[in-house]
Amino acid sequence: RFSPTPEDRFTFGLWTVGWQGRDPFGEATRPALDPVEAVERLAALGAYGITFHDDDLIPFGAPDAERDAIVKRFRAALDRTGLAVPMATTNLFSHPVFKDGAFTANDRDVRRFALRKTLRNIDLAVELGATTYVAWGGREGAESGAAKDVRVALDRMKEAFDLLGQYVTEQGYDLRFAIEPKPNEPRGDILLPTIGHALAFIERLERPELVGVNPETGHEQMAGLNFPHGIAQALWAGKLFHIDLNGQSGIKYDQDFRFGAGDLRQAFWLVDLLETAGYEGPRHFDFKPVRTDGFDGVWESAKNCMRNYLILKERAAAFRADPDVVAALAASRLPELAVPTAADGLAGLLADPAAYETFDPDAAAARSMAFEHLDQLALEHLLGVR
Ligand code: 3MF
Ligand code: MG
Ligand code: MG
Ligand code: MG
Repeated sequence: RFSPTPEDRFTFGLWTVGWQGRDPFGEATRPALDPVEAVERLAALGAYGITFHDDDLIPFGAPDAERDAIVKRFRAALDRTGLAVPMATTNLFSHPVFKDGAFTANDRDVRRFALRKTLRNIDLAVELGATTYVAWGGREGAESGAAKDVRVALDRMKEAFDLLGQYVTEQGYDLRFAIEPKPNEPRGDILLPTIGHALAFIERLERPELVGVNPETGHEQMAGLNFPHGIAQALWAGKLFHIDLNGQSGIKYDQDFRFGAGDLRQAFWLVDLLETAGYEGPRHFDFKPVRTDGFDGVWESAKNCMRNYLILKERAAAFRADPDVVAALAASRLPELAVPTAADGLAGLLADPAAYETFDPDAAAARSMAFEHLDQLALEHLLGVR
């Protein structure tokens, strides 16, 4: 029970289980993890796939011969275990060259290098079977006002995504992009800070159909936002191309706890949403195994990300199937929200005295929405007491 299989579509970033525990105040607490061991262990735990930044797999600046050898060995491990690579991404934040950003660095040479670095890894991503390419612009931002002209930087950001879209179109690649919003960290303020900013940006691109979002639980919650609400809007826009699942306790630094830690109620509603809204993409974990633990904690937390998702999936399904919940939803008028407000059209609305002339606002105001009972039912399902 609660043991994952590849059909559950759980995936992990190589940088997650491979995180050595380096933070702004301390050195690594764990040795480096061989990517091949990551593949083998994740496959043994029942994961579906693994994802990577170019530099997670191939050290920055490695000569071509070394790159080829690394890729060959990695691919052999994938073939051996059956683990997929549904997504890949570019590291445009670690090397000091990206200190002022990549696609929006003030320095044009850096912007051109960032694009070439990305295009090179897109080729590898497609070779390994990826259909999603994530773009997290961690260094695209500023700490001070005059240092970045945000409107001009957005022109450069658009230029970058237009060029990337042109490239995959010309190559005939089956690859879509997913922008990952984050409000801050490592920059004081990052461009495209939330799901909403990213969705609005995408509509200004030359090929908006090629670009969606990769929202991360903690990133929205760092801004105090409701993650399931953001995901619902991304789904509504047809833009949830990928997702980064993890845990976060409120408005703090990016904690990257395992999925299920942090805001458990939002995690419950998130799983309920993903499982009922027809999201078919990978359930991708972007978390950091706590630096207090050794590799025992790394594999324990990877296992538990998947386990917690499956537990919440069972709890959410039980909530939806409970006849008391169905009745409570009706009492709270949820079925009525699905009824169009004016199927009779504007003329019908204007001609309907019940909509205004004879409408009794005080009587309507007096109708209880009965949300407290509904929410308690959800909580009791989440707590496993129903
Ligand atoms: C940082 C992140 C990133 C992105 C990654 C994927 C290092 O807060 O979440 O992880 O998820 O770059 O593109
Ligand atoms: Mg993150
Ligand atoms: Mg995070
Ligand atoms: Mg992420």
